[in-house]
Amino acid sequence: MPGEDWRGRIDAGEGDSGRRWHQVVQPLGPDSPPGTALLGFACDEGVSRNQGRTGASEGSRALRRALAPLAWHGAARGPLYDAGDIACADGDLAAAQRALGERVAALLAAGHFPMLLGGGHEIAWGSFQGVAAALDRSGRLSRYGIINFDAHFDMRRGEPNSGTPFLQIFQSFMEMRRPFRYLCLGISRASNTPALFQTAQECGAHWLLDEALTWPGWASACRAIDEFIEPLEALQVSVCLDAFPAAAAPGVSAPAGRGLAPDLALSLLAHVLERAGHGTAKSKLVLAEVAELAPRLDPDGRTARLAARIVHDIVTPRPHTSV
Ligand SMILES: [Mn+2]
Repeated sequence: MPGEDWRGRIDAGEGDSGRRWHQVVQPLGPDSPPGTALLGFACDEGVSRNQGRTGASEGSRALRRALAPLAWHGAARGPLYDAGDIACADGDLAAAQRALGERVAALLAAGHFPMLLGGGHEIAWGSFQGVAAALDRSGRLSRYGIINFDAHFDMRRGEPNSGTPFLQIFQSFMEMRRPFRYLCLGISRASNTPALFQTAQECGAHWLLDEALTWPGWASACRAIDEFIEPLEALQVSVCLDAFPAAAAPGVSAPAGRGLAPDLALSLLAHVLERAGHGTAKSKLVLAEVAELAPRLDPDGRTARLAARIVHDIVTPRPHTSV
């Protein structure tokens, strides 16, 4: 149990409403009532195979440390639990992804909302395996969609790594004879070759370029998101921290030269959550994940802070009274 990462100040005089994350998080037990379960994926193998800068295996612990002191405003989904980490042993990436999937399936079966802390973006192939196992019988997989904030499609061909998960998911949907629904927000033309754009197009992926995601483009981006979410019965949200500019998120394998402004991206994320009904009884949001935090490349912790704010915003959606 990574309990030592959950530390922070205690405002003893303010009672329950003065608490922070480290004071409310509990270890997940077999009989815990449904809630939000933080689950780490301590894995570098995908980034390493993708010839990237490693360090993501330490990401989940750094994220817990960054979350620990944040003010606690309550979760959209029940009590807050720490379900620990799934590690990648002996470079066996497929086994680690399978183990993550089994854990995710068990969390979903127990009624929890899995909030995953990466780990490289190969986390998405593990988390999807869990969702597929849990939703298979419900029919919701036929109306399943993934929204990915990312500079990259992560639909590369070849040996599975951190750059391939969404092509693996596409192939899985083809085998199931179900539609692949995938919307990428923040794709960089400078970081994806024409061949990668062609693969994405052939697979039926949708995307909005980083250069389209500006405040003047806000309304049309929201329309694209609304059209994507409307027919869905289930939604997975993936956030790759290299969607943000290097100045905001240096601690990733492949920092972006341009990237999405954090205020715009977090507003888009809030829009996605609201459209998915997150926090309501009929929420479409099945699982969320934040990937690619590499603390050793993040000397002043700013990437961890941004990642923690993203996790905070997902776990604690903003009140509907705000605009
Ligand atoms: Mn990615």
